[in-house]
Amino acid sequence: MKKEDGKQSKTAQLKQFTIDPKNQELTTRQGVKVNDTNNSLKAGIRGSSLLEDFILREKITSFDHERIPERIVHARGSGAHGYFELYDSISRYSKAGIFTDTSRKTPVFVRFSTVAGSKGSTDLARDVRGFAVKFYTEEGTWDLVGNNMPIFFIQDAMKFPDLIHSVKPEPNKEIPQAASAHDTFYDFISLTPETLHNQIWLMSDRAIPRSFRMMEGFGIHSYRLVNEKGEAHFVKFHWKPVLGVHSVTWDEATKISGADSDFHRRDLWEAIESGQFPEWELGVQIVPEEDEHKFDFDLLDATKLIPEEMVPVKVIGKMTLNKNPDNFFAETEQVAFLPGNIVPGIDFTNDPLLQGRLFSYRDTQLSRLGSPNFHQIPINQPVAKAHHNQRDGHMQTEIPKGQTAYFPNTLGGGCPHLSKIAEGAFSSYEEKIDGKKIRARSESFNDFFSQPALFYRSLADWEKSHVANAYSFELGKCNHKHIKERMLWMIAQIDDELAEEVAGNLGLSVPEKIEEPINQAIGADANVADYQPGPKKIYLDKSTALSQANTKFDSIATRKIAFLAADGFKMDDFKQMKSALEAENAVCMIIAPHGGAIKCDAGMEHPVGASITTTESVLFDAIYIPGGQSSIDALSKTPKFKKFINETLKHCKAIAADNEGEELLDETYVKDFKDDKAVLINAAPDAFIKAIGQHRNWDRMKETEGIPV
Ligand code: HDD
Repeated sequence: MKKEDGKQSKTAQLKQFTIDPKNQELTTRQGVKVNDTNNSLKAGIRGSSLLEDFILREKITSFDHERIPERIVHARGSGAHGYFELYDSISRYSKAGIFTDTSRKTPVFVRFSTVAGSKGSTDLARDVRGFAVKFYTEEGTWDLVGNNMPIFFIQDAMKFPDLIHSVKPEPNKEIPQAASAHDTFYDFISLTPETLHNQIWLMSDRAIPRSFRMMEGFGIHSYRLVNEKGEAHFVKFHWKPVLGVHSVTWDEATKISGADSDFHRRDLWEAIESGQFPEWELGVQIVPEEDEHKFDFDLLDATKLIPEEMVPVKVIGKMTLNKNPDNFFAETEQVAFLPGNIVPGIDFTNDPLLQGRLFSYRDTQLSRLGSPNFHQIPINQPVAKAHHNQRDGHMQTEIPKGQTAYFPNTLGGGCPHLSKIAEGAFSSYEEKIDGKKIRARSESFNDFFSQPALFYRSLADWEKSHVANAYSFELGKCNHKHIKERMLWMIAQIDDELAEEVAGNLGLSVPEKIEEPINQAIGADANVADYQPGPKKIYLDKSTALSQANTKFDSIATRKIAFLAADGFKMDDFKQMKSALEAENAVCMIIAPHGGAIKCDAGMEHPVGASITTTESVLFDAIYIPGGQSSIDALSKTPKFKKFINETLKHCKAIAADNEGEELLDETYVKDFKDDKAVLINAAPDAFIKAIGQHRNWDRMKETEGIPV
């Protein structure tokens, strides 16, 4: 049994601050017992309320100040606690304890998020997802603040406010919420070709995950690992979900937003509560310093990934999330991630996007959390002991002892004292710098089209078709023709046929050239010609890791299966399928014409998970219909069951039925898909399990497009 890392464990530390109202009296904030929290103090039973009422004033004041500013980006998010375990030491590359000590169980807190929407927006927006991990290590806190896509939109932090202003609701009308499908975003994107790579990932299925638990995470930037000898290697961090990478379709995403806009948050919460702990393996791509310039792109350019075919991902450990927060605000809302939080053995690079982030996150916590003492909030406290001379400020909760708060000192015995590097003190990697101070962009950052094209080429046909649909939807929502045309030209740099298809859907043609300079993300004094995109290069035909067609399909754990049934359903069918699915840790739920309970043909009562009026097919991964004539007759009389089945078919999910269950399928479009490999009639449960594990049968995508649901 591994011990939890840290001088004290994070769980024990948080416990000191956790309060539980169970069996406790209601009091004021000062601890005075209260006997009435329903009526204010009044001058006479029907008279006005009195200012003297300290209980009323305290309650209302507290309420008035409950909200803090939401995050300027990534406002909508969900968090969980867990731990990280290292498989094998990589001391050759890094001296960080988390990368060398395999006996540790390092506590983590993770927050997943969307980027553009407000705190209350839908989980299913087409958007990048944040993937931020706080490692509470013995040597201090390390934050790996990444996304679910391996690249970013821009190359220099200087452009971040422009990018975000363009995607956020338009400032005159505050529309649209949590959506990139509008003019200002595409105005900016089409003038800033460096965005194109992340932009096409945004059009792909990665932007509409099935679950937080089924998406990858990436540190994005090249960081440095530094070993005991002070030698450095470039590193890119990858999180690989044990359940594979899976997404919903856009049609489902829009419907889920209506049916359950907390879909991802609920999914994460329920998986952890049910003991199905989400897991990711941590992988590293390591590049020796001397190989820095061996690539067709710049390692310091955050709009580029290193294809796994060029530098393989070495898996070094696993993260498990095993505990939901006790309080959303105290933990998930107040957690403060800072890319600048690193520990000895990990260091930054000169990536200009990363460099700007090192400033921005601390700065934003000051306005969000209100004080430089935000590290003292329990969720943000390191497990490593912290002693420093930083003092005072709003909400100081510690009581630093002694006469001195400066260094050097004699009056405090020279404490807190310095440590030697050999004793674990941080030392910045000594990088040789040779250059002049200059406000410009390196020419090596100038290739904007090679990697978006590599990504597109690597996709399966069904994924490509989703990209075309996404572009058509997003640009279809734009009002300005010149913006759409500039985008079409840009898409043509990725792939001509893709651009033609999107243009057809928009009722436009792909322009041969565009009049204005393409790359306007440069300064007024720059020579525009120097900053035009370089020619598209093909240094790799395809990269298998970029397509979700090559992910894992071996588990149905936590997949939700709707059992469509009514009174009189066949118990034998039901029992056989349910036990087979549950043995694989899938979640089965009866969907019936009404709530409460239904009876099987053996006369037993079974609780209904949801009545058909309160749920939708898009909240499930597959459906099963047990036999039983009276059950099927009842289902057949409720039209929404047919919509439920048709939608499931259209979304390419697995469908199984036994005995009379087939009759219900015959009343839907499924009757024409009986040869489909994920439509299973009177088949063994194993075949259904295999079909669910495949996530979707995309082979039926084209033929089912016309189904009118
Ligand atoms: Fe950022 C939050 C990820 C570039 C400025 N960012 C934030 C969060 C994630 C990322 C996951 C939410 C953390 C949480 O859950 O609390 N950001 C990224 C990634 C980037 C990136 C992967 C590029 C590789 N960000 C970036 C730049 C800047 C910022 C270039 C500014 C120059 N990001 C912020 C911020 C936020 C933030 C304004 C808002 C809330 C917060 O920091 O704590 O400072």
